[in-house]
Amino acid sequence: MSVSSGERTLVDEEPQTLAIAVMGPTGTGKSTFINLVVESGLLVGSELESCTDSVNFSSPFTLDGKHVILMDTPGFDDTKTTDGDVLKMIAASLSLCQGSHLKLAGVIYMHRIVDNRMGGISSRNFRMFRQLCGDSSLSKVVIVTTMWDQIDITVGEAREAELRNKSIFFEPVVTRGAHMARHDNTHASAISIIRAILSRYDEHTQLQIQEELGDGLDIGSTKAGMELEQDIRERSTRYKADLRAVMDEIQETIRLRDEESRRELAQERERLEAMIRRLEHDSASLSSGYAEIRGRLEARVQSSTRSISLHAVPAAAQPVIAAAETESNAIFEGKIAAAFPMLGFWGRVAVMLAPFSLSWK
Ligand SMILES: Nc1nc2c(ncn2[C@@H]2O[C@H](COP(=O)(O)OP(=O)(O)O)[C@@H](O)[C@H]2O)c(=O)[nH]1
Ligand SMILES: [Mg+2]
Repeated sequence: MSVSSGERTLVDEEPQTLAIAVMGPTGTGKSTFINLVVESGLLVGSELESCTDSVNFSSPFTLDGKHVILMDTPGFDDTKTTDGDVLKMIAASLSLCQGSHLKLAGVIYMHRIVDNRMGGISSRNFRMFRQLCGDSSLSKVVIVTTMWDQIDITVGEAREAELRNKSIFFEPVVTRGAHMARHDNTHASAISIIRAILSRYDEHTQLQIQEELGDGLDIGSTKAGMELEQDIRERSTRYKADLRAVMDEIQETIRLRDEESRRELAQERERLEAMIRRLEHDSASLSSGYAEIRGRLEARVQSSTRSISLHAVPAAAQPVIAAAETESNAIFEGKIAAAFPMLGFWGRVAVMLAPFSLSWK
């Protein structure tokens, strides 16, 4: 739709911007990778500290004549944001990448080659990833291994072969078309991974969650939503069993008049009770929160598209898409609304900057 309101608009002429989503557990190097491709000021964590508690878009850039943005996502392991909110943010952002101006080109899933086993957090992240993607678009997925400088190359190669060939690791997606690539923490390797995804671009690419949401499914009824529900149930059951054991131990310390141990156990009880409350809240709010965000987003998309003109330069071009759980829906909505004109605008920014934009042709 071309809209003019006295000022010349470029809605129809805007080139398509291709989005690549970068997913995986916290600490696998997602933000570092994106900053290597195009300096976007994304915060980088130290060890397991999470710096990405919301979905962020990189600055737009041009590669091989294509306008591209990278989408940095939080892992399903964030200390500040519940997994439900992470799912809603990722789902809402992916649902933005289905228009004629912004399209999802592919997905990168990051894994640290130094990890010699798929721990609880890694496997939860990968299970969620699988349910977000489904099977039909796996040829647009690249499993990227990072931290090669931290491992002996022979050990790394053996581990990579295991990751590729074992059904408990990435074999189920590799056999269905997903690619694997090494990233050696250089700009060149990051670019070659992006370039490979762009070369396979297909406008019909749709992840399972995009399809499901497009069909009107409630987020709790999507495969990813159901996977998360099951995961929440299992974790809740485990924590409740732990809580019962702690309560028994507390009774024992009371009987033995061991005040110090009782105090320590009381703290553990509080910790477990808080985690159970958080999981219950996450489960209860999974569907309702998304519907609200999505509904408001749609309205914003329409009004944002209408009001954008050549002169509508966004005041602050910092990448912000979605907010952390601690923020109210109103703030979340505000951030989405503030960010969305930029999405429409990015294509235009790319056009205006084209002669000067980064190009690795
Ligand atoms: N040695 C090494 N460190 C890396 C590499 N990639 C990222 N890091 C470091 O790993 C930590 C986590 O990276 P970050 O990009 O924040 O991970 P994210 O949570 O997935 O976004 C940071 O301290 C990075 O500097 C890599 O390839 N090699
Ligand atoms: Mg990060």
